[in-house]
Amino acid sequence: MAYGEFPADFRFGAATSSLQVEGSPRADGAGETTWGVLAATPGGILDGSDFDAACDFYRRYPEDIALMKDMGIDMFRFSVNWARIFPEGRGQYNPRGMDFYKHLCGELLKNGITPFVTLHHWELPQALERDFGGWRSKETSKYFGDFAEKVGKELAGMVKNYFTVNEISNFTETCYNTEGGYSPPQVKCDRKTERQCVHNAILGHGLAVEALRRTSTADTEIGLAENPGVFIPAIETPENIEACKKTFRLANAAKLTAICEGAYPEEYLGQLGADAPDFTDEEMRIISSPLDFLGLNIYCGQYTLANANGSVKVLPFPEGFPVTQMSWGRVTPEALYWGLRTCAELWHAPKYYITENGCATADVVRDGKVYDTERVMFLRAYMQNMLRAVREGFGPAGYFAWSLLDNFEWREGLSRRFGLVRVDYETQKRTVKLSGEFYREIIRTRKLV
Ligand code: GBH
Repeated sequence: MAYGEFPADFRFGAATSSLQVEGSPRADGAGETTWGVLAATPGGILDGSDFDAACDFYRRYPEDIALMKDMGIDMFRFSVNWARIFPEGRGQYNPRGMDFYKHLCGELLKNGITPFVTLHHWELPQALERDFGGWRSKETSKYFGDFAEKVGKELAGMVKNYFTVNEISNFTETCYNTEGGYSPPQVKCDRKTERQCVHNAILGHGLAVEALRRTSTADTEIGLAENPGVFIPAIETPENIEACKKTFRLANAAKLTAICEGAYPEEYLGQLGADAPDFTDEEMRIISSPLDFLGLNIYCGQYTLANANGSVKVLPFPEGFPVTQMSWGRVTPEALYWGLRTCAELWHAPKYYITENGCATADVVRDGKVYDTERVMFLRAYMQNMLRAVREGFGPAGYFAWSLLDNFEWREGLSRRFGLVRVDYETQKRTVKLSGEFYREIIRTRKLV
């Protein structure tokens, strides 16, 4: 493979999530979500916005699909809002909510774009929080499996690629923790409960994998989208590389390591002592159901050096280190290479996707154009690292840019823009940014130089 070239079968996609783009969160019989409750609480969303309209994707999806087609994008990752399908999280099914996703998939397929469905991208039905304490309870894991089964049945024939959950941390330990969570339902709880939430989430993932296997055809591929903490050896010596690998496995012990290895590492359980979650062997078997791929959301990593005992010393980011508009959004392109390489060396999954990568920028419109050169620089640097992984034999099958559109950035509301395409929230007008043109050219030439 020549330097800078993508393999012939490499695929280019764009990602979104339900609540972040759709708008109309309660349309057609949809139920309330934990995020809806937070958005209705003063101070809940930091810029005072909400997601009632977002990008109005619920009504404008044909236009956005046409845009993707024009850019050459051939995979689209979106999520299903659980509360549209089961307004109470379980029980009464709402076919009108499902119709939206059926029409969406139909339109994608008509345009030659492959749908990649995420089942849970953080918007938990409020009824499950109210009745069972959300992810604090294994009832939620079980109902998530039922939800997966229903979606699998209804979308059979149209969807061949599923991610069960997106970024486990962000709907578990970010929501239920000893400080009082940052994200809804913002529950303050003890450490054992916090660890239990993570366990219940990976159990939900496993139950969803089993449900999808039962309901879909043999050629359906299933995985999850995780954002593992990535460690980058600041200097690539064998010692530094080995220490990163060891640290990565432990840092992700409760999620990817448990899912890929079928057990929690002894060190993890030992550190937790009495705060370790309750689990059974049967649950660990479900949790480690074989996957067809791992999806990695990669934004930033941490530079490290090995300590003498083989652990890593994390190097603090110096003042002035390049950062995008999120305070955590440090520009660390090597994270993409090391994320892929470390997972490949530890777990040998059959296939990988980069399920998210991108940055927030302070875009301005000049003469009807958005010259987001910092996003172009960011994408080019991260993709160069992805191509290094390709050349060394552990490249992913495809890449999803986060995001197709500027959208509702959770607690940051509408104040942060991640899109390749600008959204004017007053008029809902779309403008392809310079980065969108750049992505189009990469897809057209299959080259990044
Ligand atoms: C993803 O989350 C989400 O899947 C997506 O919905 C979201 O819009 C997108 O990324 C952009 O934010 O401060 O070093 O501890 C990313 C979630 C969670 C990633 C917090 C960074 C903090 C890193 N982020 N995390 S650090």
